[in-house]
Amino acid sequence: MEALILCTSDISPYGQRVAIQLEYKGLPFKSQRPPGGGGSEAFRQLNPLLRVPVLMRGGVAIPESEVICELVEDLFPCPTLRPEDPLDRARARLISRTVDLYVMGPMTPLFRNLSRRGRDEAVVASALAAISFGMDGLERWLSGSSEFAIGRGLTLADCAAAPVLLHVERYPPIFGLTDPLGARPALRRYFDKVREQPVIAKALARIEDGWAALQNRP
Ligand SMILES: N[C@@H](CCC(=O)N[C@@H](CS)C(=O)NCC(=O)O)C(=O)O
Repeated sequence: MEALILCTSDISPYGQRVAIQLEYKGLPFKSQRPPGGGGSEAFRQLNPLLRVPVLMRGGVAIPESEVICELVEDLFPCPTLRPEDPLDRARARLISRTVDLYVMGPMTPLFRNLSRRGRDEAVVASALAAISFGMDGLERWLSGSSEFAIGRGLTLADCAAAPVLLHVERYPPIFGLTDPLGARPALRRYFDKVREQPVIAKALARIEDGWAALQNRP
């Protein structure tokens, strides 16, 4: 089998989404940082969008977590992470899409405003409102879920949602949006359960270790 290299950082929820999928399928892969650093010319050659993750296989670089996950399902269909029923499959995609576009997307401005000095409060307020809006959508999509987003097993929806929910627990509260999951019982119940799944637990631990390493940086 051609070697799989996942170019990512430990704290990237998009990178961990792919790592969860690869580990669940038992596919060996090597995880590494972008060559030359995130903004380097070497990385631009791999992905002109300069975003991680990028999956490299046989000299081909594939960026964008959703595209990577779909490719991995096509290449390595067993065990599948796509629900069997077409409607459930659509629900899984809806959850992944909501997480990407309406929850994690609006979180980006928060990272630029972590320091109180020079914080743009208007930008932060608008980001928090957008995140809450997305979370309300997710609360609805997950209202029928138990330990997994769809049915009784792990799907691509869980790979996408769990790492982002860890970010939701960490970042919005820094800006005063306290307990964003507590206000949403379906999300709270879902996240408390899904984070116990062993492959997901490992990915979340990598993110937390990555955060700790950042904090301890001189
Ligand atoms: N839509 C992309 C988003 C990827 C993304 O935003 N990655 C962040 C890390 S979590 C990144 O590479 N940021 C680098 C930068 O903004 O310069 C995906 O799903 O892969």
